[in-house]
Amino acid sequence: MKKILLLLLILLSLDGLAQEIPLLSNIYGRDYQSLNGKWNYVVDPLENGYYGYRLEVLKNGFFKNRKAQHPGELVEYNLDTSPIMDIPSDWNMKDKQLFFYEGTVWFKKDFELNKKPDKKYILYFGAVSYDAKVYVNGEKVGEHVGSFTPFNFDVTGYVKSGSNFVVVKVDNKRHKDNVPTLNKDWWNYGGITREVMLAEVSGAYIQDYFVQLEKGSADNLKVWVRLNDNKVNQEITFSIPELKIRTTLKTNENGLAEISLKVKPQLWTPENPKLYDINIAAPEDEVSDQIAFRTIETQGKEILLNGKHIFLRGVSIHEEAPYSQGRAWSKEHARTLLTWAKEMGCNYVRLAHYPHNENMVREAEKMGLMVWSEIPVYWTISFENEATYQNAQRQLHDMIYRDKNRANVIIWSIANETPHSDARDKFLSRLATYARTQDNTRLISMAMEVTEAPNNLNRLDDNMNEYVDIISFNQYVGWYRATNEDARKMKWEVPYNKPVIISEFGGDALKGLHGDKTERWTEEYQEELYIRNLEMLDQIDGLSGLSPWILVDFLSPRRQLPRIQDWYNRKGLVSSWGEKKKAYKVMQDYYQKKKMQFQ
Ligand code: GCB
Repeated sequence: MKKILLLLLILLSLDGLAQEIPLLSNIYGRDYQSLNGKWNYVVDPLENGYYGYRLEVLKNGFFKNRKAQHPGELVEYNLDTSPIMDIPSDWNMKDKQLFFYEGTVWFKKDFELNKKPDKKYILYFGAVSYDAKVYVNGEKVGEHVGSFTPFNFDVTGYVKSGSNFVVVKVDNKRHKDNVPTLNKDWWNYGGITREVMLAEVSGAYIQDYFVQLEKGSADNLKVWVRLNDNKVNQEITFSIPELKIRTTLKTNENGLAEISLKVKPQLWTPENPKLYDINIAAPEDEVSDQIAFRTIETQGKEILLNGKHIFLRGVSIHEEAPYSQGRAWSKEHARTLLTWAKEMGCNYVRLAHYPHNENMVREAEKMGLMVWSEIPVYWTISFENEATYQNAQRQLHDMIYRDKNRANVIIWSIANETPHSDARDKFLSRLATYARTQDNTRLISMAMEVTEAPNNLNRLDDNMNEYVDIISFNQYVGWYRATNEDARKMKWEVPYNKPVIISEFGGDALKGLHGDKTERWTEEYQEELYIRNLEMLDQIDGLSGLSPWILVDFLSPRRQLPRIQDWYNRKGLVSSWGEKKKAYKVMQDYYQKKKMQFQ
């Protein structure tokens, strides 16, 4: 018995060594070795590399990366000779056999390291979809669930000078209680879909920091810096050279140093997206970033940016690679997508339906685009399940944690089109309240819906109205209900004294398919839908912004109509190959008018 207890203790403490640690903020500002590139992969539908034939978890699974030591030895896999995939990517588009695949794939990457005794090594994943188990040199360092948020492990005790390898077991099987749940209108991409880095940091490193204007103030700058090791009385130097700010602060007993500063910065606006270089120096570490300053608030039915009434000229975007298929992840992808939005006249984008990669948010900030950022609490999530809530809250936490220093992010969205019930109201109000504890400087919203209109009266009725700052809803007049012609008769009633955003409207068109404006799937039908919807929506009291669905066509297994959809949701204003549809011009003209109106 004693022996077993001892063994358990040893196992527990080994596991404890390799816990996930708080995220290293601003990974791009750190010293790191990129582990992007060629990884070997093994498709494992029965999880044969993880479970034995009695379904017991194997002690020596594929993560051991074993090789037969002599010709007589039985080893039924070989990671070195397995096929190769470029990472980051989704496997669905990289291997024809994996187009619809939902299950486990093993990935392995070899890397060299010159390990320094006074340094720590942090293995960072931008995102892995959906379930990741991570091993370094054959030992488990941790696991993570959720496809769209970053995570990292301290692997100092696992790496060595010379050759090392990392193995990741990735599983994208859908489950009812996950976030998102079984049913959704986008592709269930699997894989290591964002960048992988091995960061080298000092023993006492800058883990996290916050540099943003205080809520409601255009000249009070809140700064806090957190070191990883809770060391007290550490001197931190904070500077913004262009504003001639250089100040020192000291960490308290929790390793946290805070200060409020008076500043007179040029405020960030879409027309002048001014960013300032900042620098944070601790005794053993230093990090630089680019930071913008702005205020965002609501007043009655208006949204105010830097105190000025604005209109959000937006568009919804999925994280789909332009000019190709699959997940977007790079700066180039972000630039291309956001340029299409800018050319349409946008000053704002809704990044649906999950946190997009960090490049997307950073590039948007440089290009003068405000951002709505969302978690995948979508449709029929298990609202009754506490574990589902915890999962959603964790994703919300990680989204806010990663992007809290991006001034262009103005809205955190907690859900999309969720069916009403008491359990749902409880779940979502808890999330909204939690979001405010993590960040009180931004606005909270969610995509509600209006699904019917007796006597053509569309009335929004949602108990969550109290918990959000902006009332947003999706509506599909001309596509899922009523006709384009009917739009003229529709009346709208939003009985809350808050700004209104139409978070979605739209309809499908196959690029290049032409016909009468009453003929579905043609560019003319979509064009007419946009003309009638804009006329209709413009009448809504308090209308403060739009994000039509959607900038670019995207893959979805719900879209099966041959020769038209072929697995694509065709509601894009632009095709996947960058061709603009007729409705794009309708939006462009409308935004041109709005721009003049709000100058
Ligand atoms: C919606 C959803 C979005 C879908 C869209 C559609 O309301 O929010 O995810 O893709 O409708 O095209 O049906």
